[in-house]
Amino acid sequence: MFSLIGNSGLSNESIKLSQSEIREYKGENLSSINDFHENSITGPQYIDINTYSLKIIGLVENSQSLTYNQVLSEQSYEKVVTLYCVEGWNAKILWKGVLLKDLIEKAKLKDGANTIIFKAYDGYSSSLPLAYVYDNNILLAYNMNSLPLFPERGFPFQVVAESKWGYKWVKWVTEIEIGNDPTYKGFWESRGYSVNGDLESYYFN
Ligand SMILES: Nc1nc2c(c(=O)[nH]1)N[C@H]1C(S)=C(S)[C@@H](COP(=O)(O)O)O[C@H]1N2
Ligand SMILES: [Mo]
Repeated sequence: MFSLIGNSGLSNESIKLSQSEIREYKGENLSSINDFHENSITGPQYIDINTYSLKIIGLVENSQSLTYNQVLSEQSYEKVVTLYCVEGWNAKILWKGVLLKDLIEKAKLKDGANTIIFKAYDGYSSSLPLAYVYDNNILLAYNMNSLPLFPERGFPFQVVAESKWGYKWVKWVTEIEIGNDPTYKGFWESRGYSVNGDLESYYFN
């Protein structure tokens, strides 16, 4: 998966000359990171990681503003999860990231918190129930098929909202707002898509 050729001559560290995604995990075939259809509301976003921060705000005791590296320093987890877009395509990917609940616990929830609103660099937003995120160990992913997310795929972070439609999988997340309104309507929800975003049962046969 990695080509490790030689070293710099100055240190013992190997130089990675090329990297490629993995396409199989524990005997399961995966889709390619190129199988996604790019149809984001205003096209790909190119986030400067040096000025980026992830905010955790709203019904919390201690608002957070985390750098990319601070998020990556949390315990990491991997999961194979399929994203289904309402437009009729899907992609099965090995996701690696941190648990959203680990990040949110740093901020300490206030009473009444029940909804998480994710806001993105392109103005997109969507929400998920807090209990769903905690009970299902929902990831905030930074790698797909062993590679960091590409700008088109949501670098630095995408929500892996398993068992929910793709429009719930917010890319380019900049803000996690804790709220108490389970009826909050994000970008597609305010245009008629369901707030719960649950996949139809026929996808589970
Ligand atoms: N910030 C942001 N996140 C987003 C979107 C978007 O337009 N902006 N599109 C959503 C939709 S509809 C889908 S299906 C998934 C996957 O979209 P992609 O194939 O463009 O990565 O991202 C979701 N997350
Ligand atoms: Mo979608």
